[in-house]
Amino acid sequence: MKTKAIDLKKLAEHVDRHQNDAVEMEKLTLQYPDLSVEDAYKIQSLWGELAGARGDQMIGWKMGLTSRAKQESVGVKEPIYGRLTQSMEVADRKLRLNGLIHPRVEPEVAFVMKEELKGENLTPRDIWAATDFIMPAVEVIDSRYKNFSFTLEDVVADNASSSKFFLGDQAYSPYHTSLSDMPVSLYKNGEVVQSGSGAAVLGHPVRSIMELANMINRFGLSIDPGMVILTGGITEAVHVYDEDEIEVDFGTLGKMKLDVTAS
Ligand code: 0L1
Ligand code: MG
Repeated sequence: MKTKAIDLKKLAEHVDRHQNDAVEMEKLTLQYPDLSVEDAYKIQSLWGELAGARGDQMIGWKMGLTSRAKQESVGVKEPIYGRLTQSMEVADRKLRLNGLIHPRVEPEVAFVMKEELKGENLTPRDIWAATDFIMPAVEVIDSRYKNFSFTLEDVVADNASSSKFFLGDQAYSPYHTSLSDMPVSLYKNGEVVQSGSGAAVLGHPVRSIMELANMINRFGLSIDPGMVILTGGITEAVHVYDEDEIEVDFGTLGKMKLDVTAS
């Protein structure tokens, strides 16, 4: 079927249903092989409108597939972005599995902005000047695709596998530490299962925000004041199951602990 014939709104509703019902779906590109990356971002945007219409407002952006290792693990060659909404932010330290399909967790650094960022030619200085504070974060990703099998277009249309996120209790000055040098270890049930450093995120997490501004500018969009940005996984994502205990040591940004529960 040709792209022109694709009803992007219907596909956004289809993705939304699978996200809400926590039911796996087939790749959209199986049925629509002509789906373009631009179509996929439009589906994501229409999904954002559906969420907004039920009162789940957008509060930020996430960057995904920001490390070569992650890109290679899913066979995609570029970073992607997704939309974060109010209902995704979890304030307590319980990762509840109900409503999720096959969740994985990954440590990230979040930036919270105080000024608008818009445009293709931003510099690290622009990003730092617009940043209010930074926080350690854990993202929960939960691809809705069967067997985690998807193309770039599919994963973009599924809002970059966004599901939930946790922010640390402590905010830090943007100048607190060198984020690219920051070592991070992810523990599951007391064992280190992943480790990395901030440099895994496009060389430095600040570059992830430059890339985000660049990518959304193609659609005339900007990063707004007050928004939270998840800059990308510092390590590979790790599967979680009922009763797992997850701890992330962010070095000088402190530690975060999560208890995984069935409901
Ligand atoms: O946050 C991310 O890096 C998005 C990952 C999307 C692909 C996946 O679900 O593994
Ligand atoms: Mg992520």
